[in-house]
Amino acid sequence: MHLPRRGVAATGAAALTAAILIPALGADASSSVSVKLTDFKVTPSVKSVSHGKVKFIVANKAGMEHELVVIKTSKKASQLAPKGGGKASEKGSVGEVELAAHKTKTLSLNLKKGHYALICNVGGHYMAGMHTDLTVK
Ligand SMILES: [Cu+2]
Repeated sequence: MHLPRRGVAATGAAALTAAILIPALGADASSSVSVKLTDFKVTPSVKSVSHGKVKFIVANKAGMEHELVVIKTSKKASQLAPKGGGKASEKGSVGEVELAAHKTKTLSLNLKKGHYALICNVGGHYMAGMHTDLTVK
């Protein structure tokens, strides 16, 4: 873009203001998702969330250790393990949190738009059903 010479100072000031305002707007757009971990399910409070800063409030309601792994993947959450069992692939993981029995923790992530899988990959738990899908839009 070619700017007229006398407009440069004003444009510079406007650009500076925009640079300060944009991160502030991004911070305002944060959202939170409550996730309940039980034997053997992962249950988020919503099925989709806006992109940007997302705070997961993860509550382990069970009497054993569970975890939450957030994975960005085009695959369905139910299709991350090889046929015949074993643990799920955590390829694309963007964050995780481990919780002892009856603990609640938060996990803050900056998420891009796309499809995500929320799983617990403690031995055997994924295969038992601890996985669900989340859309970030
Ligand atoms: Cu688990």
